[in-house]
Amino acid sequence: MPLDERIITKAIIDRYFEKIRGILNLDAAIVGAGPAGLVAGYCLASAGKKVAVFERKLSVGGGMWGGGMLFNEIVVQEEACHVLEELGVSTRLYQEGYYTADAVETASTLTSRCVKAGAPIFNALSVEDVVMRPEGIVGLVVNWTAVNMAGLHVDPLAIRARAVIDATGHDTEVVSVVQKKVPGRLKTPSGSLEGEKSMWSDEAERLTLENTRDVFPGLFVAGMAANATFGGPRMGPIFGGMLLSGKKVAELVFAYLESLP
Ligand code: 48H
Ligand code: FE2
Repeated sequence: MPLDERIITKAIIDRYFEKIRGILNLDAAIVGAGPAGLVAGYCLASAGKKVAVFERKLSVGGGMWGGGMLFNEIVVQEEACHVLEELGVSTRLYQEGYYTADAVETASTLTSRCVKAGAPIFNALSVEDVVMRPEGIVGLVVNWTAVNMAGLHVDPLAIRARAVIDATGHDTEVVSVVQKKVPGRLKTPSGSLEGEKSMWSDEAERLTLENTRDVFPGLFVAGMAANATFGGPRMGPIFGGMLLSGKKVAELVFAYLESLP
């Protein structure tokens, strides 16, 4: 059968618009497709919630691909291995308590499981603001990353979501926007973003999980963004905290959604 460029073009346009029309009213919008965001997307979609992930870059997976300093292996502590096993990532015991996984296998498998569970990922889309109402955050404001990179003055579009998860890693971009728009109102000790502290792997992994929580009405933080929001230290290329944080935020958001009228 001869191929027709017009049909190829129409197929892409039709399918993309079908996909994006389907996510204009979400239960949960996840910002950032790193390990925390991907696990959260997988868990919430598996639990039947309508969820989508928005990623600024063309590539998804966040800081996982390069392992530590471009040595593409990641370390995962024993307590978090079950998350990788559940998602089908192979782990290898290194020494008691410490496991390793191939960084490329981990990034690609988490991505695949997230999408196949029903959480589509919109890449090359940057979240630049939130939709705010007196009761809290009710959505995201998004634009093409290419528009931002080109420095074009083009207004964004908006997506409704009953809950938003900031999983933007070190940048903590959604929380930063909220802090700028409504200063001093975050549920942190100072009311503002506390900022990430220097490396202390053990404390950081513990605190990542503790700091995974709501930070403003309708807004939850996960992964590295949780640590930056509440002032936890960084941990280096150990990823168990990110995976467990993704799982925990999904549980918190699920319970929050169930509690809404
Ligand atoms: C859309 C955005 C925006 C935006 C950012 O950095 P990530 O991998 O984040 P986590 O928290 O899942 O994992 C952190 C981990 O990778 C890490 O850096 C560790 C463990 N560091 C320890 C240390 O000591 O350094 O992924 C975040 C994703 C990225 O892909 C960004 O491109 C994306 O979020 N993102 N997407 N709109 N405004 N901002
Ligand atoms: Fe990092």
